[in-house]
Amino acid sequence: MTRIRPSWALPLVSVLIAGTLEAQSLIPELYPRPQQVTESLGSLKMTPTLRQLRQRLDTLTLRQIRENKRLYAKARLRLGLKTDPTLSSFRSRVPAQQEGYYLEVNSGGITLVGADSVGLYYGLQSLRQLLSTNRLPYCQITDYPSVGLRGVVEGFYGNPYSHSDRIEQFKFYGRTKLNTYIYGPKDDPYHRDKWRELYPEQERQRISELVTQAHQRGVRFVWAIHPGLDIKWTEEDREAVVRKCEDMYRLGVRSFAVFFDDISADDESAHHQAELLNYLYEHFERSGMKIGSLILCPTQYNQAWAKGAYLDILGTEMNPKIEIMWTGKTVVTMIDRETMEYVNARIRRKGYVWLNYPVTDFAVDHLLLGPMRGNAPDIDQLVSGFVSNPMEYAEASKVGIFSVADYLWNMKAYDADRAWEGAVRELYPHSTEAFRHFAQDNVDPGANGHRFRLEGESRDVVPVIARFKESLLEGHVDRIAWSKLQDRFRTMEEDASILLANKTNEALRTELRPWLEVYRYMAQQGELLLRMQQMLSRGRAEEFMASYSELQSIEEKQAVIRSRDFKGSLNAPYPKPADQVIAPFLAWLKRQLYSNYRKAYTYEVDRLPAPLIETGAYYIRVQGAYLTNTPEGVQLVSEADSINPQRQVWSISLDRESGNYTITNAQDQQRLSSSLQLTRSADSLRDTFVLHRNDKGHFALQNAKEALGYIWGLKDGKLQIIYRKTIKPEDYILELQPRE
Ligand code: LOG
Repeated sequence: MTRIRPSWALPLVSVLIAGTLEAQSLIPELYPRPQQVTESLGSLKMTPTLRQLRQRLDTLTLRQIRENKRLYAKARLRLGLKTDPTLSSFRSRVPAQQEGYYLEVNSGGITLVGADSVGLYYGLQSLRQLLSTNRLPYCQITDYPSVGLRGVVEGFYGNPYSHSDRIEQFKFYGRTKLNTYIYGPKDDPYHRDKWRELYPEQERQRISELVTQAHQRGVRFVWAIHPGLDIKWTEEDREAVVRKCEDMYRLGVRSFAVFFDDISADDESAHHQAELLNYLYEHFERSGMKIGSLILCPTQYNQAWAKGAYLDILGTEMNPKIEIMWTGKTVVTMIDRETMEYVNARIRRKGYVWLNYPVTDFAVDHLLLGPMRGNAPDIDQLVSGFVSNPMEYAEASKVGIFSVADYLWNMKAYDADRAWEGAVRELYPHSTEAFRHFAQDNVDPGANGHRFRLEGESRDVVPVIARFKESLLEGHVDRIAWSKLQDRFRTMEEDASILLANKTNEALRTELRPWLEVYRYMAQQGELLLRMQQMLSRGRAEEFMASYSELQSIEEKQAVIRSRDFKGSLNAPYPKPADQVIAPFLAWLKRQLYSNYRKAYTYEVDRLPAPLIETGAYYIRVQGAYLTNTPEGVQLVSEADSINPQRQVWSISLDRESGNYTITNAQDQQRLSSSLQLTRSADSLRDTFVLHRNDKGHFALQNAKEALGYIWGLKDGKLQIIYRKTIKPEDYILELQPRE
């Protein structure tokens, strides 16, 4: 936003630094950030009428704009479209861009002129925010979006949004100036599995209501079909797609998408997909149907998966009016300029971005509530549209969506922290502080198959933890760090209670409840562990063990909490809030305390969890064979090696810092890597392992960094790294035999 001051005000402010100049402004932060704001000296006082106007604007639909004439007159608000003859003197100030508007406040009152009706609606959204303080500052706002099509694709696996979730979403899109909603939940059977069947009557009614609700907020409702699982390239199936779209058209849908993601496809399929989309386009035209957009989500929808001529075939054969979606360099990533240039050249049109953020269907035990960073600030001219795929939690996803809206409206001026602050306030006008803390502790999706990580979670506490750890390892605890941590955990506990009690948004409270409950138990654990540390340093073994019992009961209560149930393509997870910094710290502190206790005391020591195995030399055996360092690499050998026995001896050691194990061969001291090779340059994080033991004493070994991802498995009698979402009973294939 540029703030231009009237020239006579300049001598006053020119000596002040920019920050002070901002602070002097009477204009509140506006979301999304307008393209140009000029503030002049002076303001209108808030009156009951203006307050009434503000309330009216809070819930306004497009249709209702015309219904408030008396209120507008009383509030001295003149408004209309730029084609309106009575506003002709303003015409030159209204931006030419669609959905733009010009807003002016001066001593004469408020004037708002829209480039079109949505522009007018958006101008009112800005006015709503200007009216949030005690004075309405004199100003001129010239505003329009950086990106034409902006919005959300409900395109994730898991619980589809409920009817009321969606209606609330549309209200929110209106407020944040998003104009597109693509309906494509993977777990709606009529979208994917049963794509040929028409929706039952009750569902049809709901969709029809959704379409009306969306259009009332300036939101295009795009309905997507996902026929790729079993479509045959026959006339019959083509007609099934047409029939389904026509039925949706009867319900008011005017924009369509066809998704071919997450199936397999080659160059041949590209011809078929292009043909189908072209056919649809022509069919709509021939039948006189008025279509807003037609969009394809291709099978090769990201750069890492692009191979052969697939994208070029779409580029040359598919009608250039049909949009093509793109998730960037990989499936889950922020969007850079390079990848847009790459895809645009191949598809011969501007790509339509499908941003896989803040979606969590690949990391269901995490919430993404942090600032959105990393999308390029200069791709507005390279995209035809841009939609965000959110979490299955509609309300909580608004944090991310709010940022996406701010970014897409005024890309160059996007500031992730500013947007995030706005989002936090929008969701929690009360309890803002508590939610800001909670959101700050839920930024990173954790280890996941896409290797998509986000930095900066719980940033405030990182140096405190570092100081605390250092001092504890040196045997004297830093008192300041100790109290800061104790305060941090108390605040966490209070925040959770505040948010659990906040009834402003029941839907949001229901979504967050399990996460907040776990968060609260974690805080209680933190407080208790710090006290246990004190007990230990004061030699109070009995108190320590009594507290340990208390800790266990917290752990038990925490361990059973699951997020909301869902029996579709995904299952309800055990929520893992604050998993980047705070959870690992709690785990670390436990390991330290238990190990220190064990060194000093015997009282009830057996109740404390011990490491699964002690550091030492082991044979690693699978079905009787020995893991061996052979000239051909690491292999299973059925015989004990009597010539070079050290080749079969492995030193397994526990890293107390991380709680993971490293494995080193006794013959040449090389470390075993996460890809089962011996190396001299092991990565301290990647090439470590998590051990699991079953009740028969067999072990499963999991790569630590992709903790949910890869484990050691047997395939055709060979040891391999295999992908596993969760560890299964048959994965316990290892015997660890201490070498005498
Ligand atoms: C799916 C999407 C899913 C997302 C994140 C696209 C185009 N398709 O890998 O439904 O929510 O990734 O897991 C996808 O992104 N496939």
